[in-house]
Amino acid sequence: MKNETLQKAEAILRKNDRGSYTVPTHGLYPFQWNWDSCLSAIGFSHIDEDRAWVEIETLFNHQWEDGMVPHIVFHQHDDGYFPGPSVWQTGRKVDTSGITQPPVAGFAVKRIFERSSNPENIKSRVLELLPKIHAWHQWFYRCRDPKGSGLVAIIHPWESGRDNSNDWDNALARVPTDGVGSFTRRDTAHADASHRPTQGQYERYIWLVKAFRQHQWDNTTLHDNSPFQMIDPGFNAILIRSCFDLAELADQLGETQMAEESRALGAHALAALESLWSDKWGQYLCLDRISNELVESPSIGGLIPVFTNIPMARAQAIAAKLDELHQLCSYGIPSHHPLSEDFDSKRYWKGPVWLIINYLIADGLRKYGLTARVERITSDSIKLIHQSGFAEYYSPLDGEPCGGLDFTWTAAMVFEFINSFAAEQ
Ligand code: 2M8
Repeated sequence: MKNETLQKAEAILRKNDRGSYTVPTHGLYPFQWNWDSCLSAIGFSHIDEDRAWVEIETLFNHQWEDGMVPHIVFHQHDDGYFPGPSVWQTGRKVDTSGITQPPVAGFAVKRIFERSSNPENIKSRVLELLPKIHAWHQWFYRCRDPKGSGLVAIIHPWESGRDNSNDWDNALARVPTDGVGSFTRRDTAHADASHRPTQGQYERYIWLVKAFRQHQWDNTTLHDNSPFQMIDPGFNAILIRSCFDLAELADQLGETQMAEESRALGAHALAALESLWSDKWGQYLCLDRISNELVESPSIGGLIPVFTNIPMARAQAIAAKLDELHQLCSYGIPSHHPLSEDFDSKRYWKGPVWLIINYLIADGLRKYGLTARVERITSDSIKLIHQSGFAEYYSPLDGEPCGGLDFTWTAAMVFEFINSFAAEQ
């Protein structure tokens, strides 16, 4: 008999399942989102392996010819979300957005394959996916790191997945708003406006979309023409981990050339990541590629690198930072340092706890044998679910559920926390 929490988690995955893809939550996000799907597939792998593969296959069926995998696939018409396809105008057969999101697919595919009940049967599906994921990774290093520094830049805050993080505030202030025109946001009709990004931020998000549209979504020119070019350590760490995971899988399945190429991409990037470390803050920081300055903003983006193969001393420093954060909150991990002036416990990515981030960080700590922190993150995550349900995100101060409810990737992570992490303790 399955534990009651897992039964509820499964019911949410099923409720948000649209057949070949899942929506993050009914209403607020009615389409397929890139990293939501890959992380949700990990959840599905606990209850329905085939469905897990379908989720990722559907996403990659909408990969662009240049290798990019879009952040949203608009499978069906829905006026409940803004900006929809008429704003993006990417000219695809099935509408998609024109930007991307954190590349967790390489990591997710490895994790799901490892737990496969019949790996022999799945091999051919994995072999179909690997070159597509590899092409996406190569696209990043070609189009988002044109000078070959080893670190890729995001060109829109939405690409980071941490939409309104304080990390972007100064750089985003340089993005103009003239000519953006009037528009009606739909997010604030579904969720509390005080938990969402501000109007000023939305104007800049839309300005960037319209500017990229004028460049016909040509990724050979977008990076250099974007007034927003941000190197996010968390985003880069996810890409590096996915390159290394893909390399291992490729080796295992006899794709040695792909394995070598992927490992080389990861190694070059890992060495470059070190340049984002700050002794002053005891964590990694973002680098604004336009001003060429490190961004003095203590956000969770600087702790996510523990997810990849950073040096042990860095992992230990991150563990110490997590201890500090845990002392300041009832529930970890806050997405921004609670003593920072711009911390906001309920406003989206400016402070709240996100279970997917807890998972990525706990998974990283586990590699280093930093188990006490894994246990703390796991128990906080499970407590939040019991106390506040499967919300999009939570206040780290009192656990208040915020944003959308019955959230797919939150439910997916609960399977990992209960079946994998808690079961190991
Ligand atoms: C949020 O982002 C979307 C834009 O992509 C939005 O606010 O409209 C972020 O939390 C992002 O990380 C997430 O993938 C998406 C869907 O859950 O929602």
